[in-house]
Amino acid sequence: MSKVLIASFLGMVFATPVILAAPTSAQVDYPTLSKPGRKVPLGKDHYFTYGFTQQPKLGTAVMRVEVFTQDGKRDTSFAIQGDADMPSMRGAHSSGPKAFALSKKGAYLLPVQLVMPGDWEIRFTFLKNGQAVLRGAYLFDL
Ligand SMILES: [Cu+2]
Repeated sequence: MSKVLIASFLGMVFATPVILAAPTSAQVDYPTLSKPGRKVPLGKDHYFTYGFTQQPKLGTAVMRVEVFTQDGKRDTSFAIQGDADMPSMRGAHSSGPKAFALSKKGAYLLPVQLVMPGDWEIRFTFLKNGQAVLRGAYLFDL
């Protein structure tokens, strides 16, 4: 094999991961959030808490997120999306990204269909002015 051929072969080998690493939405990272009920920093000026309104069981559960400024004032200026799925059978029950709705009280609410026992994940995306500010995942067993 000539040096030119070897070089072009190596070039292909090393070029491939670069192509695969091109960002797609499926490859966006969702770091695991701290436990429900805890304050989670949201940018520099806010924090949020999250959790199911009741102990989840098979059927519909309601995820609630509440956003506050650092000095404790409720903030409803974010848009929040949630995507529920089972990591062990990715895509089988995926809700796709759904927008949380604001309650009169100013809490963000999202109904989630938990259709079978097992491992579940809810992926949260917090948006401000259309830009993702924070992504995170909540993993739990049903
Ligand atoms: Cu399943």
